[in-house]
Amino acid sequence: NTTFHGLDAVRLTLPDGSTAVISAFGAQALSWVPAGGGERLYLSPQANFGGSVPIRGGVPVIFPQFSERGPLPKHGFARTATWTLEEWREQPEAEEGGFACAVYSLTADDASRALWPHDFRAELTVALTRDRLDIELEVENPGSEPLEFTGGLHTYLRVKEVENVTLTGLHGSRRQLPGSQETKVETGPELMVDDEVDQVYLDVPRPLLLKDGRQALAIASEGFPDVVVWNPWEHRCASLKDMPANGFRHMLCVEAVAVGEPVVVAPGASWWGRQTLVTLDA
Ligand code: TA6
Repeated sequence: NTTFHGLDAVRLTLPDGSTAVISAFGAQALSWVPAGGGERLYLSPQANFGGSVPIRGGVPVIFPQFSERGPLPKHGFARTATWTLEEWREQPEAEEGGFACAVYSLTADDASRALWPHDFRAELTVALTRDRLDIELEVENPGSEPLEFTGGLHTYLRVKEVENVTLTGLHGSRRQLPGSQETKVETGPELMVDDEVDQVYLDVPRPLLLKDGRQALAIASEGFPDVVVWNPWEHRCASLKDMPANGFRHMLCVEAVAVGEPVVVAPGASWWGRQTLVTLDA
């Protein structure tokens, strides 16, 4: 129903002022403003909207391979595919201030089979209510062999100043050590960011809580057992040409993922994972 930096997009709007923008390229949520609040997703002011490289920010959909843990391009191909808009609707009269959603699909084609020789149908649903954004990824296996993948929702949260933020809820979860299968139990009561962080936490009970001054966000998830926390900090950020030098100060990726064990979908079956963000502002 609109374009965003030249890309086909849907803008969902509710009478309470909450909005979300999703682009067909990547089925990527690029903006979320809950009722009465400011922008909650980080979108780099230097993001590339050319439609061939991943967009830096919002909620990239990682499928069917997380990061470089396999032979596919980093983070798979879903984030650089143009998805089909199946449906979008706004129901301002729905209970509790209204409901709006957009549904996109991605199906195996010659380009995906050349990289990954499997049939699949993925559906990505973004649903907006007053103070809440739900993003759900469903994957169907129409083939006759089990379908295995890793992936997730690489959520870039906007923060005022990352050094003042705390993330609670990881205590007691196993943290995977970089480049190995070894894990270490997280003992810190809360995570604070004052350096580069790129961590995988396995089997994390939800919700997590992100506190950012007077703003707070509950981060819930079903179906994605693991969590990745990423901030590139100064050095890595300087090497990312689609991010400004101080961009790392205004973002924190808290990602709902399935990476510790791949998801296995039986022939004819489907799987889904969902992430729910809810504002709890003071
Ligand atoms: O999810 C964390 C991560 O895998 C990091 O290692 C970091 O590289 C980040 O994703 C961004 O990857 P990208 O390919 O979008 O630059």
